[in-house]
Order: sequence, then structure tokens, then C-alpha cells
Amino acid sequence: MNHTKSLSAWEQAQKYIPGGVNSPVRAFRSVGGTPIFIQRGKGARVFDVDGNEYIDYVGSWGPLILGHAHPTVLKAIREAMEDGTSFGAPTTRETALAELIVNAVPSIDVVRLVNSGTEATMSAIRVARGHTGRDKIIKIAGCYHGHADALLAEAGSGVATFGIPSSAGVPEDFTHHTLVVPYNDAEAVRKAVEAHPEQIACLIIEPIAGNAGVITPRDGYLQELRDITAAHGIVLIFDEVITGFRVGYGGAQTLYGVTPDMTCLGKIIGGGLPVGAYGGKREIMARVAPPPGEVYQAGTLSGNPLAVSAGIATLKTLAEQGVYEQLESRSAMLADGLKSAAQRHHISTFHQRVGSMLMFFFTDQEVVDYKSAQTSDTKRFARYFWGLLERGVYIAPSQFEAGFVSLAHTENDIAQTIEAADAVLRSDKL
Ligand code: KE4
Repeated sequence: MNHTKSLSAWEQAQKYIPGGVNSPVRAFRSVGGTPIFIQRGKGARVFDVDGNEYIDYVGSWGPLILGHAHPTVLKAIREAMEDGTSFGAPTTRETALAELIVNAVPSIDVVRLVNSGTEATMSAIRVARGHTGRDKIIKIAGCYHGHADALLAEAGSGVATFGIPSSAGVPEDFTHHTLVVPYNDAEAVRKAVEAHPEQIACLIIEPIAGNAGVITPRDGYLQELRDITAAHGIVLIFDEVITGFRVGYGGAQTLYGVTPDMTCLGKIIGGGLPVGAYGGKREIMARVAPPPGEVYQAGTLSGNPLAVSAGIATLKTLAEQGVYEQLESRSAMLADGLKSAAQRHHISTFHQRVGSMLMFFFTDQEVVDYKSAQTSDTKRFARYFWGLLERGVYIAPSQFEAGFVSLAHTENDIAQTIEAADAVLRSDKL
């Protein structure tokens, strides 16, 4: 494939933007080479500035569950923008999105809209601290909750593939209250809670880890976290920025039947425009400003009419009959095809999938947490990534991310992807 225009675009971008990108993982550092610049997307495909076409499994890292440039979403944005783009005042559109979220997510009685997943998790933690009067938080190694200082302690996405144990620029005492325990290890949570009695405000977790590749919770693990946190007055926060409306209309908490105290959302609820959200039980969310709420959180463009219109159109489409059944069948077809291709070519891989989020690791071990995820041969993953890209398939440029199937992926797209993967896995260069 010819990438000359991407290369010159990248050289130009680096003159004005750190690393030439506005988010580190886009720089392809963990797979080597230089990033491709995308010109446009349509349905399940994206087209780069050199005119190369790819079947897309990044999906803007999750938001594009309907596929690119979905007509219903574009129509909603066009209609909204005819009325103006932002007012900094309440509008009925944001109430409509909030109502859809409240009716879909069991843990959410009331919800505050923000502009990103980072804002959502940062705010939820502040509310949990305000609600409990406690300072410490527990996070799970390999889970990523955005780039708020206190959470950049062994984050799993981006930071992991750069081998940076935590970010520079974060003062030691900013993560002083952050306890980090392994995923799928309830005993470690018990020990942390016992070591810090009455000091822990919340435990935040991705119910399905989507920033360490994809790692699924062991049977009963989430319920154990629910029991431990309830017994100690600890706010249980599910970070469903990826899984919310992805693994089902009610998210992972509905799929696994475990209801947290608070939930963070993002990505899909904005339909590709900037929206995050955090919500929970009424008595907890009553803490949020304006008075009498005393926990401050704000945002100029929070609940922005364009962004919420894209979110409303997306959620209403997802609520239609048969949507998740189609996502399930297309994703299962892909996962089965990839697994049998690896087996056919005697390559050790460990596959994980929940609904339309999936990833496999180049390892002969069972991946149950961040440590075992790191046994994956990331150099082999990089060769796999480039082999697929050259064959017109665009997956996440990092082993420690998730892949996403959209409603726009056809059976033919899936078959084409499996064929490309088979060719890459068969090649002796892998
Ligand atoms: P944003 O601030 O990027 O909207 O959301 C942060 C966030 C919070 N929680 C979870 C579970 C997330 O996955 C994310 C962001 N995900 C990454 C990729 N896995 C976004 C891609 C990027 O950083 O460029």
C-alpha cells in the first residue's frame, strides 16, 4: 500500500502537535512505523489520505457502534445545528439523553453529562469522596479510566504499551491515595480494605477490562466486589465508558446482574461526538453542585446540543429490535474465524470476546489479569497489525486495546477479515 500522503501529513502535523497526534495511542508507537491519516469513514470502512480502504475495527475506540457517518446520526446533528451549536444553558435535548440513560442503566437514578470519559471518572471519584468523607480509592491494575492524575497509576491503555509505569508530571502524593490491585482477585481487594478501614471512598473498575486487551471477569468476581464494597460503605463505580451500550443496552452491569453504586459512561452515548456521563443512586448524586450539592463539577460544553443529538440518535437506534443479536452473530463469526485460523497455523493465542468487543493475545497462557496479558508477544502482534493493515484491515495499533464490530459490518466484511488474518497468520514472517 502507498502511504506517502500519510507520511507527509504526519511530518506536517508534528510541526504543530506533540507527536503529530492528539492522543498518544494514535502515534502507532507500540506497533512501529508511522500513523495513517484518515480522510473519511462510511459504514464499516475508513479511507486514508492515500485513498487506501480499510475494514475498521477501531471504530474511534468504541463510539462508532453504528458504523461511520450513519445517516440517522448525521441527520440528528444537522437538525440540531440549524438551531445553533451551544448555549451554556439547559436544553430539552440533554434531558432527553439523560432520560434514555436513566431508563437503560440499572445503577443510574440521575446522571450528569460531561465531555469525556476522563471527566466522568474524575468527577465520579470526587463525588464518592464527598459522599463518604474518605480519601482513598482502589483501582484495578490494567484498567484505564482516562488521564486524571490520581488514576494514572499503572493505567492499562496507552501508558502500558509505552512501558511507563505511571505518567511523568504526576506528583507522588497525587497517587498517594490510589491503591492498585490485580484484576480478577477479590482477595486482594479484601486485604486492601482491611488494611485501610473506613478510609476507602470507592473502588473503580472496568467490569470487562478493555484497556489491557480484553479480559473478562471470572464467575462471581464482580458480585464479590459488590459484597465487599457494600459491607464497608465503599462506593462501587463501574467504568462502563467502553462497555456501556456496547455489550448490551444495559451495559455490563445488566449482562452480569451486578449493580454498582455509580456508573461512568462515554463513547457510544455521544455517537462519535464528545460526551461523557457519570450517574448513580439519587442520594449519592445529590452531593453534586449546585447547592445543596457541595461537590463541584462543571463544563462549558457539557450536554452540548450537537453532541447529545448524536447520542440520542445512536441510543434510539440501538434500542431497535434485533440490533444486539446482529452484533453478537457477526462478532461470534469473526472470533471463531480468527481462532480457527490461529489453530490451523499452530500459533498460540488466547481469545476473549464479550458481544462486539474482542481481542486475542499471542500467548499460550490463560489471560486473567494485566500481568498475564503482558505475556503476549507484542512484537508478533505488531507484525500481525501491519500484515492486516496492508491487506485492508484496520485493528487497534496496540495489543492492549479492544477491537469493535459495528452494526455496519457485513458477513462479507467479516469473511474478508478472516481471510486476511489467515494469510497473515500463515505467513512465515509472523
Ligand atoms: P476519554 O477521556 O478518552 O473520553 O475516556 C477515557 C476512558 C475512560 N474509561 C475507559 C474504560 C476508557 O477506555 C477510556 C478511554 N479509552 C481509550 C482507549 N481504550 C481512548 C483512546 C485514546 O486514549 O486515544
